[in-house]
Amino acid sequence: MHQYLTNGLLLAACSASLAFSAQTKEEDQRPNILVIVTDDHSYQTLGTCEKDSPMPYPNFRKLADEGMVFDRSYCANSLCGPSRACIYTGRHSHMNGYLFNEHAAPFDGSQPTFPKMLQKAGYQTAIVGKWHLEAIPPNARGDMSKYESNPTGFDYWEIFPGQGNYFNPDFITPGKDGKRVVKTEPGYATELVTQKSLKWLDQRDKTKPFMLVVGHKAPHRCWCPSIQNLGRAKQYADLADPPANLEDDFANRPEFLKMTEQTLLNHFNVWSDEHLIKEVVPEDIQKMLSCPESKTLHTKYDWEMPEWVRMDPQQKEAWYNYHKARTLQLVKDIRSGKIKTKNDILLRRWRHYMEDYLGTVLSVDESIGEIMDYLKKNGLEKNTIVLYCGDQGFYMGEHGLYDKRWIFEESFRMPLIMKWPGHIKPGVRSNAMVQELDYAPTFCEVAGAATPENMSTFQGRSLTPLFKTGEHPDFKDRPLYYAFYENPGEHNAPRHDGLRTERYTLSYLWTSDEWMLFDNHKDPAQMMDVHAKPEYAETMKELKKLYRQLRKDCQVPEGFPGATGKLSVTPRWDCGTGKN
Ligand code: SGN
Ligand code: CA
Repeated sequence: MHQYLTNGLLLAACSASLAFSAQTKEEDQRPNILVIVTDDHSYQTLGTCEKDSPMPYPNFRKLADEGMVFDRSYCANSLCGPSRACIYTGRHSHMNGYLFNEHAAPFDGSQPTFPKMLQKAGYQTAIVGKWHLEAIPPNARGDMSKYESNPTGFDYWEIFPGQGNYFNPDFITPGKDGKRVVKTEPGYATELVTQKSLKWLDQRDKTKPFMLVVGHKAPHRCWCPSIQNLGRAKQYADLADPPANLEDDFANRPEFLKMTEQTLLNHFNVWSDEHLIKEVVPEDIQKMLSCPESKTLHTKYDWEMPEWVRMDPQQKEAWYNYHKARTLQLVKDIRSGKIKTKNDILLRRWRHYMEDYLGTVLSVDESIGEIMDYLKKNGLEKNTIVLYCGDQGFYMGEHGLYDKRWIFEESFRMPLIMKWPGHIKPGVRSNAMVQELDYAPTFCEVAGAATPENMSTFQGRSLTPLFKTGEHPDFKDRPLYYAFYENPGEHNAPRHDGLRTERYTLSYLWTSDEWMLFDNHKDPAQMMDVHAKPEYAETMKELKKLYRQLRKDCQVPEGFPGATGKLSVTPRWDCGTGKN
């Protein structure tokens, strides 16, 4: 990946003092809490917020300059719904009960969550956009609203059904008699979520502090930029270097990796994912381009990508014209011999993927800008703690992959920026080991809601000790537990769990009974599993011990996450504080 997408940059910093308002102060002194969550935003592309990046993300950059960027922030289960459940509850999947996206029971909204705790402590709470804690049966299509679980702990909610759509999306709001109202809104999802969030902020009860979750769909598959941002990221995608392991052959790692169905080469839908326009691709080239090993994905939507059917005629026309020209360029390059081999095709596909993905993030950048402007204009900037995160990591072609799920660094690590003027030291890059389970206790602490009862439910720990410098001994050698459950499932990633220490990633693949160990200092790209190498025998012994201990500390039930099949668990919150 080109350095502008990845490099760290230490920025100038000024000192700030920490002082948390507690119950002793007047209620309206407590900070507002603004959580902006994107869907599938990769840490690697967060690098675009840096000063030396040519990508036009001024608002990400400003947020990073004014706040703290966490370079080692990890999820607990690299899948949307489960990961969000971990964020809201501050507990691992086996404790909050939301293990999978598919086959799941609906999220049990009766359990403790940070929105509920803040609500109880006198905050006005709201969520707009992606919630995604439903139980969608596999292969469900059409109206997803009936599967959604209602958000609890929010005074106001307006959410997408399931994944939501980019174009003219549906929103669900609570109606009369417990019924839900589903309404299609004309426009582009990121902009609509922004407008609705600002509207709520404007109309909220201003006597109370607020907690607002702004949930964006972008940059989730199938990576559709807004019409005005079509092509705007092309020059940057063309400039970027692909990851060195784009052509990873999966050697020297567990056998199961070869069975995963998330490669750009073989499991990418050239019509609905790459947005090629079928009718302008001659048949011989169609054969050459298509993904031979894709079992389900390739036929799922054919060329009619799920967003196409939602577009209005003008949107369709603009979309079609842009992608027709892009497709014709590809055809021309193939005919002229510029693109010849399988790897040439892969590289062009990667550029299209980058262009579209980065293009959707442009709207998120605009959204951040608008929301920050609102805070400033309304005198809320100083007393609002802003947390920006994704919902897990994502592959930008590393290992030849897209999607997430695996414990590999790109999908395990997630973007995190926090800003709170006067409290969080600006311009700092924190190298502390943090996890999404930490957000909930952090919010409770800054809101004066850190009662023993609340804090004892969390498996994460408050990040406030990091606010001054980005460092604290408690976050240095802190092993983080990870578990992934969704197998069988789309993309065929195995059930596995494991841990991340400062240096190592250890994982046990339950589905295939294989261990995997990476020495991230020597092999940051994770190309060589060293668990069976004699020189790592001692390390392996120690890490296995740590793994068993961590499972115990995190109260992982015996046999979880299991190899395959149905698994359910009743939510529990008898955690004790912050063992993890
Ligand atoms: C959809 C996507 C998958 C993705 C899951 C989960 N397929 O099913 O590629 O892994 O969502 O994503 S799609 O063809 O329907 O877009 S998650 O972010 O919600 O966990
Ligand atoms: Ca996601």
